[in-house]
Amino acid sequence: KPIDTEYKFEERDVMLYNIGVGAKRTELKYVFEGADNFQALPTFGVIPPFNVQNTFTFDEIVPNFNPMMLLHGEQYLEIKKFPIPTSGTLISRSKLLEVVDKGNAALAKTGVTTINKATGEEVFYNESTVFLRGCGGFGGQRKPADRGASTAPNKPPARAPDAIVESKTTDDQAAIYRLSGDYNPLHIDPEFAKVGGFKMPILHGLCSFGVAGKAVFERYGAFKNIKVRFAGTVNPGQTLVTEMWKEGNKIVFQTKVKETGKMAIGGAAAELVAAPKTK
Ligand code: HDC
Repeated sequence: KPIDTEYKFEERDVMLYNIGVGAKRTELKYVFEGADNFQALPTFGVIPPFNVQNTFTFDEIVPNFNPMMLLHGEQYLEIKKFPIPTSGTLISRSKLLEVVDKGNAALAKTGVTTINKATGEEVFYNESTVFLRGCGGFGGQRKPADRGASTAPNKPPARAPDAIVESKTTDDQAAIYRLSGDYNPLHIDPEFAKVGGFKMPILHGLCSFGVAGKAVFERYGAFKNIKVRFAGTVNPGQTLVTEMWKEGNKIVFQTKVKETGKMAIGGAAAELVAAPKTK
């Protein structure tokens, strides 16, 4: 039975999130509560449900669970209602959707519904997949189920991107982003990161997701859903290059690390609320 988890927030939390995914001091609509069009970036929708209480523990669903070996694999977010509130109390409920056996690794997918406590209206729906290294080989299903937009492969078209946005993260990006609720030591503690197999603490997947989502939002406007696969790790301080293709009402995108040329986000797309003004 789902467990209700409450998330109470105020404008300060929205500003902290916006800055955590790269908003600048000059972007008043994201960083100044007194701005006329003060707003949460659409990807803020992953924050209220982040610390939702699950109905299971990882030890119950996979063998050899080790938190140091957990990576964020995929994220899908639906924004059910605009404008996104900038304060209030929301309630999230989580459900285990599936556990997939990849041989070496396991995937665990949860679906979380977030409602506004005051009105009962649904505000966000999230699906999160975690990639659990060393937890496979238990004889489970090998392929994730088809869940429409949440699992679409979103292969970019062969033509050159319609838009490219470069976003430099700062060395302190993960230290700021974590204050929005993901306190996983993997992103701040060098010792923990080392045991997890990394030279230094890595950036939160959902931070890169926010940076890429901001690029899509600013070029094409509000989206009703967005899906990403975390294809490679990002270090704080690296530059994220988001390439976008407009395919009707859908923006297919991918994000690479400029310094290495490696993919950070793939299989990604956002479906727009309204037809875009420009290509
Ligand atoms: O792709 C590799 C990788 O390193 N990706 C980047 C991961 C990352 O940096 N994530 C973000 C940082 S971690 C984080 O933010 C944690 C956070 O604090 C807590 C998260 C909580 C979230 C929940 C609440 C909101 C890696 C390691 C993931 C996979 O690489 P390989 O082992 O080389 O795998 P590969 O050979 O490419 O593929 C094997 C099979 O797995 C599938 N797969 C690959 N990447 C996947 C994935 N499935 C889901 N998500 C991914 N990211 C492949 O399709 C393949 O399957 P098949 O054999 O059937 O084709």
